Amino acid sequence: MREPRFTAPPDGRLTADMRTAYARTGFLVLEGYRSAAACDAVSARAADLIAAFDPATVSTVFAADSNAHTRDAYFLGSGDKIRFFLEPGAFDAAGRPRVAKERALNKIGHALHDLDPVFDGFSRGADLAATAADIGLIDPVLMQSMLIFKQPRIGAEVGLHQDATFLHSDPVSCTGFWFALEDADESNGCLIGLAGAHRQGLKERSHFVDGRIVKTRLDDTPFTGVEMALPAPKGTLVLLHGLAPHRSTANSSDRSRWAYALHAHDRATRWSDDNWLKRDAGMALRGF
Ligand SMILES: O=C(O)CCC(=O)C(=O)O
Repeated sequence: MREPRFTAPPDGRLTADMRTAYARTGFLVLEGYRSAAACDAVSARAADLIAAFDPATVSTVFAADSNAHTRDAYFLGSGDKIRFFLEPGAFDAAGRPRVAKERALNKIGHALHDLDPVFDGFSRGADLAATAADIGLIDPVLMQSMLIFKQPRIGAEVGLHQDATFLHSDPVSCTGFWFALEDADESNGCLIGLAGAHRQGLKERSHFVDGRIVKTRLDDTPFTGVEMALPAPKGTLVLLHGLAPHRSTANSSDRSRWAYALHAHDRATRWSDDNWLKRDAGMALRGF
């Protein structure tokens, strides 16, 4: 199967070939969607946020393959905040940091796009609105944003998952807009997608019940499909269908792999109230 890779259209409008590739594989790689200068501006803003962050105020490590965060108040309350999550590999067995704080973060989430003007600007625009419309989103709103660091040598793998497990609606409408802020390739942990498996249904649901996140297995049939590494030069946008299984490997290189991921939900579908992601009723959802 041909890799769904294209040069980004300047106005965000997708060609028929792009739409076909997305429908066939469940993802779409659009190189040069954002300029290097735009990537540098959000990265510089992130560096300022990190400089102002005091790691002593946080103990929440985020490991995608662990349940540690699923009952953690700092994580569960981060849907409408800018919060910092630590990388497990940044600490030794006694819990002492092995690296400087700017190298110790796994991610920042989950409302950068609504609370910070620089991230707001990067997350929105007529081009993104056009792209969203062209993949069939009718009334998209931005539910969450994450700056994912994948730190050199210690950035952990993210196991195979479908985003609709965590950001569920009926029917599924969650869509990932993942931007490479730095070059991402197979040595520093680029995304890997399972082409065509977005047509195999949702395998797992995550629910927020009694103050914690629990998972329910919906279907034990294994995915089938062709795994495709999705290397992404800086500025690339990778679109991910909410049912598209994807993962990323650990970063075995000396280079970081900063990425900025937005997840949209289509208000034309019914948001599931037992999703973990919550926001204050006074903080309105906005689209692109
Ligand atoms: O950036 C990564 O390594 C994983 C991101 C991801 O799985 C997502 O944004 O849904």
